[in-house]
Amino acid sequence: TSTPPPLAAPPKAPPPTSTVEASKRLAAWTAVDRHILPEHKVIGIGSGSTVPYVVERIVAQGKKVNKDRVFIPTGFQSKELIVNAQLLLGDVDQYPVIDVTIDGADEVDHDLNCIKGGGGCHLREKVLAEAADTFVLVADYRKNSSVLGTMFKQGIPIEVVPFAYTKILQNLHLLGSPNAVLRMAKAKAGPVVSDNGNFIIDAPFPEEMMKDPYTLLTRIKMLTGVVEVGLFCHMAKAAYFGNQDGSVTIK
Ligand code: ABF
Repeated sequence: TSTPPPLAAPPKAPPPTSTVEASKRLAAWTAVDRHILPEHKVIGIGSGSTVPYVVERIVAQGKKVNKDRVFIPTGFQSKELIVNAQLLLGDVDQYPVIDVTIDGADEVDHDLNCIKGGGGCHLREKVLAEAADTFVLVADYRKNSSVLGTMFKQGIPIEVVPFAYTKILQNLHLLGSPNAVLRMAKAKAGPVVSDNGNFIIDAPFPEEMMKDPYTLLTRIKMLTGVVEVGLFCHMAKAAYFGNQDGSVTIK
């Protein structure tokens, strides 16, 4: 029998090099300190550039508490984060009930509705958000908004079955998003393909429609071939935003 290769050393995140990075870390650390308690054993780890600071803070809670925990990833990136931090990797099939999921967001409004999916992972992110007793958002100050779409202007990310994308684009145009487009990979090498083998459409809607995100979510979700919409309504219990002056805004 061969010996398995040694696990990589836990990551040491480089010190934040900008105010934005420092804000992300501040939000992440504050959320972990408040929501990831010793009694929490099943933890969902989201995606994006703020989440590494979440994992960094969880690792800092120590091996003693973490050895009895399992961590469920929302995609390839968070799976790598969990494995590299030498935390125990689990699956939502094994753990359909999660104590706390912490994830990033593209924009969050005053009612804790948010846009997610700038990274194309929002289907799995929504599954882990829904499975969690407590779902918490972490972000820097640029994501703190009153009306969704005023800061994150590329539109609502919508994961769609490849076979149906042209028809869905047409229907989104009719629904009020004439500039909805298929998300393309860098250098226009082809469409972006999600972890689930689907395409992503980015659909900007007028402010009036974005003021009622739940209605818009249900209308988009009704379109045949839509797998999941990057609008998360009534899901988050709290949102943490790191600010440039070193303070944290909690919604
Ligand atoms: C994920 O990462 C996504 O839903 C969202 O698109 C993105 C935001 O991440 P960050 O701003 O932390 O990079 O959470």
